[in-house]
Amino acid sequence: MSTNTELLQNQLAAELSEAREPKDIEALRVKYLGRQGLIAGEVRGTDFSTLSEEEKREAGRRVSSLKAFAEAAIGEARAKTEERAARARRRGLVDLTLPGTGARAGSLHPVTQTQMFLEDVFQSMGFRVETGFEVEDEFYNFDALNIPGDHPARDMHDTFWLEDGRLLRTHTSATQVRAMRMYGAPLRAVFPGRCFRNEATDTSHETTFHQFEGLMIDEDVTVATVLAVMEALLRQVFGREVSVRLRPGYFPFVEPGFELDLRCLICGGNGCRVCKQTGWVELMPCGMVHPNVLRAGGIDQDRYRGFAFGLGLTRLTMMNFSIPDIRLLGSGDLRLLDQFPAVL
Ligand code: FA5
Repeated sequence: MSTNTELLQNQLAAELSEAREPKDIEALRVKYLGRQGLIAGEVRGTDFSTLSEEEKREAGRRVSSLKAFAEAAIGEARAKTEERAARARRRGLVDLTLPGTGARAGSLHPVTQTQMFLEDVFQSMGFRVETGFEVEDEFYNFDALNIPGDHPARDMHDTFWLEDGRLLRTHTSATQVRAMRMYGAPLRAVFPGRCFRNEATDTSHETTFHQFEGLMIDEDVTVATVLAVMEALLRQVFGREVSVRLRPGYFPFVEPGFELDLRCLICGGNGCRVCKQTGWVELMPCGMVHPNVLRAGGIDQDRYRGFAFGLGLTRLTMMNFSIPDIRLLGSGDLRLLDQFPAVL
């Protein structure tokens, strides 16, 4: 037995010096220390009845010491391979012998898909696409839109103000006057992008959400033009007839102003948490551009008139993909996002 334990110890040391991978070390652990392993076999193969008391104690000591050696040596070898792998990771090296982790194909976010689709629809109708600025001047977000500092309508937008006096735009309407000043009239443009409001979140409100603004300025634009464009748009988005309703709406930068509501596609109009049990989702305010806004944009009001709409792009995406909570869209949860692979 004494010779055997020494042999096993030397054999284990030799085999460990060859082992490079964690799986090789684990195999050695099972081979030597496992229940059916060599050390247990050494004990099983000894006929203790033939040994004196002193020899039994000596045999026990040798097996314990072999076991202790094996545990320590295997632990040390494992630590060394882990250290080697960590060093390689720090140096940016990849261990090519390790099994691969597989590659995930990414996909476009549902809001991005909806935005790209709308951009295509409007570009085909001759609209240019402008993204504007997420960090905006107070002037373009409010004053130029007929919302001076003391106007109560400012309370409708809980604003994130920056230390330098600028703000995170509360709506894509902030790009209207910038575009008018840059391109003049006639003008057809859409402004997709993120907006920010410092308000409480619920199933249909987020602090960061997307809008899709449209602006058309021409000589013969009327309320009928607004309605025709809206109908064409929604038919294309949903690929079927959907129910909408138009009601008067107040926005300082349009006159007259309307609210366009969509019959809730989550519950079919029966009432749910998304539509707050009303059966309707507020989707798209719109109206004829107010003369003060045209003036701020340097547009000749005797010759031109304009209409504008501010589509809730995130809410439209919810309706289109039947997503019952707006917060899911910003969660980054791949279990949701994987369900909407982009169709490009
Ligand atoms: C506006 O932001 C106006 N600028 C829209 C407009 C443009 C009116 C042009 C007239 C002419 P409102 O605050 O209602 O309006 O927002 C427009 C749409 O954005 C809403 O109908 C809704 O769909 C979406 N929206 C507003 N706040 C949130 C929010 N916190 N989370 C998600 N969507 C929102």
